[in-house]
Parts: sequence; structure tokens; C-alpha cells
Amino acid sequence: MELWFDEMHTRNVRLGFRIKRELEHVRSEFQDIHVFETYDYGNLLVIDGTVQTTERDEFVYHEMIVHVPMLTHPNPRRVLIIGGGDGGAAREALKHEPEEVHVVEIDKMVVELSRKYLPGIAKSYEDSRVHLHVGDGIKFVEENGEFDVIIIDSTDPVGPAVGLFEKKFYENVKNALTPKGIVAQQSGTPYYHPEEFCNVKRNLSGVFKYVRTYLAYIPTYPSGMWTFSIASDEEIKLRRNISLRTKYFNLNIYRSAFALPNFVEEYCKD
Ligand code: AG3
Repeated sequence: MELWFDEMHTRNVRLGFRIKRELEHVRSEFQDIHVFETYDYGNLLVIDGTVQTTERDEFVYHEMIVHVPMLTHPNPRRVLIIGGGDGGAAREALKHEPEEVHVVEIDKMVVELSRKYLPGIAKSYEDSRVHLHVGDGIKFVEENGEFDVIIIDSTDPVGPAVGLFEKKFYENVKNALTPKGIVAQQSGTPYYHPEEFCNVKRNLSGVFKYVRTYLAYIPTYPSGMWTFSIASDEEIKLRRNISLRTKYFNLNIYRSAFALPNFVEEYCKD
């Protein structure tokens, strides 16, 4: 018998992975987590029925959520990652030789399962500059500060992540940043959920002077077309050029990722 895991992208559209086996299924304090061994995408982490990351295409998401804000900042020394318990964003942040990378993950099971089943992603935890805090990112930004770059690597805006898309949270993010600080956040697919990135854009615009949306192509996420939002009180532009070992990101991608198709541009026009 064939085994499949499907994520419902809409009520009528789904993406299926043929799987070799279910490696783990746990109900944590916060969410329902599966790890599957797939045929074509390596190990797959699923939270509340939604694909979070696969060994085969995780590089796109992690490189794009990190290198765009990190190269927009002139000298990122202290980095905060909210969510990102798999360690992938931290792994990419380390390529910039920062002093400290703090990961604030609400669900310790995400960290444990990633260490066990996604070692190539979670290896960042072995680096002494990476500090893991198991706790609520919303509270963390109220109590900590002086970060150069804050990366919000969350699940979709349902369940424990809802508060990470609200204006009040962005105000605290701003307070937790240095004056030239930069925030970047995953903001969903414009194809099925335009309201999501528009909402992020609107809320960030209420707090930061400059807000931009950029895109990446992620095969295993709904529609494959994914948005990230970046905001700062300084203009969003490339400020550094370092040589990075990457599989997706390069300087042409930095420039082209901000080019939006008309239907995306038009969604959020007020
Ligand atoms: N976090 C963003 C996942 C969003 C995917 N949504 C979905 N499949 N419906 C990814 C975590 C990787 N560090």
C-alpha cells in the first residue's frame, strides 16, 4: 500500500508527498507535529498539517529569509530569530559571522525533532554563538533589545503564531532593534492568501518608514510563490557584499526578488 502525506492548499487543491514512513507524530503543548521520510524531498517537518521544511528545498526559504535582511544591514552583529526552531535560519545567519544569534522558539519539540531528524538544518545549535531560548517571542521582544536584525520565521498566522503578525508586536520589534535595525518576516503566498502579506505590509508600515515585499520560489509551499516582508527606518537597499556559500541566493536574486508581478503589486494598493 502506498503512503501519502497531503497538505490542503485550499479546500480544493492539495500537494501530496509519497512517503516511506512516518518517523514521528507528537502532540506538543502547542501544536501537532509530524516528521515523515519522503521519497523525493528527504525528511519533512509538518506542523498542524502544514509543510514547514523539507531537506531538499529548505535552502530557498532559509537563505532568502536571512541573506536579504543581513546584507541590507551595514554590519549585523546581534541577530534575533523568532520561531525558526529547526535552526535553519540560524545556520544561514552564521555565514555572516555575527557575534550572537538568539533563537526564540515557543515549542521545544520543534527543536528536539529537528535535531533528531533534520541534522543538516539543526546543526547551527552546535555553534557557541547560537543561543536557544524556549519561550514566547512576543514576550521576548518586550524584554530584550539592541538587535541589528530580527527575523520572524513563523508558521502561518493561525494558532500560536497569530500575535506575530500584529501591529503591537511590530512596535515591540522596533523597540528591540537598534536605530538602523532591520526586520524580515515570512508573509505567506500572494496566490492564495494575498490578505496575509497585505496585512503584514499595512501593519509594518504603521511602525517602520520603509517596507518592501520580496519573493522566492519554494516548491513545497502553497502555490510555490512565497512572500517575505522587510522593514526598517533606513532605506531598503544592498549595503554589503560578502562571499556566501548559497544554493539559491546571490546578488542578482537580491535585486530581482523585489520585482513583483502586477497582480501582487495591485493587491495591496490602498
Ligand atoms: N515557516 C514557514 C512555513 C509556512 C508554510 N506554510 C504552509 N505550508 N502552509 C517555515 C519554518 C522553516 N524554518
